[in-house]
Amino acid sequence: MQVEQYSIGSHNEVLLKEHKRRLDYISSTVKDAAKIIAKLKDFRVAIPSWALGTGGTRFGRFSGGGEPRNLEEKIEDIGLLHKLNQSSGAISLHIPWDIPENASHIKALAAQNGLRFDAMNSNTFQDQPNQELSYKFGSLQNVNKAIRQQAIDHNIEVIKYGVELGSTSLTVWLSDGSCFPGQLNFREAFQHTLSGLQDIYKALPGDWKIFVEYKAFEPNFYSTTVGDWGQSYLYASKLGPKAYTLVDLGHHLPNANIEQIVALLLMEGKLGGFHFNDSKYGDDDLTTGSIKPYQLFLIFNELVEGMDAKGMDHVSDMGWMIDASHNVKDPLEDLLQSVEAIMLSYAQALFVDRKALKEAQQNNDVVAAQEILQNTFRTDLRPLVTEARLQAGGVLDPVAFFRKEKIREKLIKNRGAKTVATGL
Ligand code: PSV
Ligand code: MN
Repeated sequence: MQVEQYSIGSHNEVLLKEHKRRLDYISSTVKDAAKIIAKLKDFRVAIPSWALGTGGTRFGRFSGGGEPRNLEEKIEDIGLLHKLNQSSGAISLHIPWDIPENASHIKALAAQNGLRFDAMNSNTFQDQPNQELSYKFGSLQNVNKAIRQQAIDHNIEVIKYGVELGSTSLTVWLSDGSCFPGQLNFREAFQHTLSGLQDIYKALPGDWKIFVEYKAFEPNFYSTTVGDWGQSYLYASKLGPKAYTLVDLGHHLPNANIEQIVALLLMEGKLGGFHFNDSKYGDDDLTTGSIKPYQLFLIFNELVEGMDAKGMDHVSDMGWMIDASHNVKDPLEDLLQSVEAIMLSYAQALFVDRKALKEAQQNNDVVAAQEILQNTFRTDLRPLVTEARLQAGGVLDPVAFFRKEKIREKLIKNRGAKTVATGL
């Protein structure tokens, strides 16, 4: 769907005066506002190809219509998001949901939309039609060697698709585990999985990374073979320097201190990928920042501090991706909200007075430390995010623009009311 430059211009014109008023106010209190804006302009978060349709639950799926019917339309949808917010310039593909049949055409289309290919995702958590052997009892952990080999071959095939598209990383999320005590020999499951990951690792091109994603539970409910950051870290360390842990915000047991996990993984140089979402109970896949925005800020605070301590580039040294798709919102509006929340938390983390915080920590001044973090969190930095978007050529208010331009209605008109995108 094409968005005309003049409609962006007229939308911005209406809101510009009020935006400038807010920006002037915040710029007078935030020193380094210009530096924060410059960093925000560079930041990119990838959109997964499976988040563009209304997500289902095991109880049903209620499509809102106009969902992308193929990879080309998914790329167009992400291109549209990027056009509006100028911060979603990357797409992450899940294979086999989105096999690029004609890689050069797909690559060209992505480039036209200003997108690059982020991490490739393999899928050994579902059986596909025509698949020879079943993953019902796991993939890389399976007691059956032929099933393990099938999963290895699939991952190697995913790398091949990624190479054709110019991606440089593979995310492996395994649903492997067990539902009942006694079902699995934990040590053997780990060793099989490690050996499979080693074979996949060997197939990585020189400049590639592999991200090992962990998840506490679901679909297995008694044990998970990559169940927490410790297990993921163990695999990543044993695999070698191209292997990293991937943190997905929804993959922890309730109340886990994710910011501490992030800090320690960065310290070890082993945090490579990040999946954003939010949750109240588990892997709820809700809009990023919709439930626990303070936690999101605290996590970003550690990300920025930890990356800076290691001299890492905020944009290119981490695979940033949204991993959420739920069932009540328009998926495109939802993604715009998620990106906005991520940008805001990033801005807040950049605004933390590191020197003052360090001093408070050194003096065991707990109250001052809390004041610093909470004052930062409660400072309204939204005009900086908006300004970054404006300077980059985006729209002042993406959700309002989406609605005013009746983009969903147009998509339904073009694609139909009954389309269902591939994904969960
Ligand atoms: C699993 O819950 C996960 O977080 C993995 O990243 C998958 O690739 C994605 O969600 C989609 O199922
Ligand atoms: Mn994930």
